Amino acid sequence: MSSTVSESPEHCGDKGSSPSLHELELDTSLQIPILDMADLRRSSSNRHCKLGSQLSTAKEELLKACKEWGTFHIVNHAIPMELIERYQALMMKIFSLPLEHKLKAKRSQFSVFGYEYRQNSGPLDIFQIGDQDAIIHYYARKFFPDSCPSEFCATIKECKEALCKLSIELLDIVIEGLGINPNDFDVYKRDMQAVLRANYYHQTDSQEQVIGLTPHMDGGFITLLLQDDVAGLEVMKDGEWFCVKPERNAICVHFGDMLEVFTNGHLKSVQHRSLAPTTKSRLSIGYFLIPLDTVVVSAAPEFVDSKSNPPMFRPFKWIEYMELHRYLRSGLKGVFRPNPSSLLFFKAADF
Ligand SMILES: O=C(O)CCC(=O)C(=O)O
Repeated sequence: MSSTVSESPEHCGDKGSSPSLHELELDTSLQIPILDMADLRRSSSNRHCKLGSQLSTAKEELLKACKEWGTFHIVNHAIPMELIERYQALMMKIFSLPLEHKLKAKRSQFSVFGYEYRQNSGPLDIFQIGDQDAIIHYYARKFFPDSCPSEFCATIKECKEALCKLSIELLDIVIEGLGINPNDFDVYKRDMQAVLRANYYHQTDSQEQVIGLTPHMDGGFITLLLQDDVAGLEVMKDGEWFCVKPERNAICVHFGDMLEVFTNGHLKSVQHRSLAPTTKSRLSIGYFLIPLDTVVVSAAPEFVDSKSNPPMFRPFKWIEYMELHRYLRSGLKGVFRPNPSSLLFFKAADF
């Protein structure tokens, strides 16, 4: 599978070979599926809905989207727009602080959390925070030492609770749809944590499309991505890049490497990247649901058969996966461009 700009046809801003925005709008097959969460919620509360009914169709569409794209938009998700806008405004308040101030919360080489300033294709501000209260309070004081940071803490907590609920609901529906015993997933559900990440891509004046975030797969079970109205996200399907056009009031959902391991490769994590914006700056916010560090992830029994379907990956702890990821990110930067999937290093055949 190709992973560099030059190797891959681009469907966003690649003049000549790619379809125009007008064509993209007409041809919905070039866009990721849009699913209605209200239908999905009804279908999961009505497990025995008749095949072919509207409810069973909602579930089937979800499984089809998971298999074919590994990503989709959901509408009617019930997360208030006001909350999303409040969270976006808070991230912009942080990114608008002077650089010396932001660097007081700098992410260290050994941490997942903190502020990062990158100057790749254009300036990029990144802030990652965990869902534990102590971490939220720590960064509230770092960014706003002189003012009461209660607004910071309240907004992050409200947002992470709403996004956690939605992520679990979606995972439950997928698990049920795949015929997996819910108890097999409960082990992971009990021991989850989350990372919230905000990316602020400054507008570049480049005449060409340049990469903002290099191609990668997300590590956890599921990611919810909130985009503003500026396009930039692209996903890989069948060896081609597709632009994920922002949809108002919709949340983009990706599945990550841990769901790929849990379903023994039945569902694949989606490769994606972002382009640096040229007309307007762009803010994206990701909510990543991941296991606790010591949780051992392995395939659900329903997807394993020692003869015809052996496990694709050896069982491993989340912390092992993260350490490998950190090593690839720091040590080998610029020297060796690893395949964007860290899962390759956990293939069962290699051990
Ligand atoms: O900016 C985007 O749309 C993608 C963000 C992303 O993939 C990430 O933060 O890992």
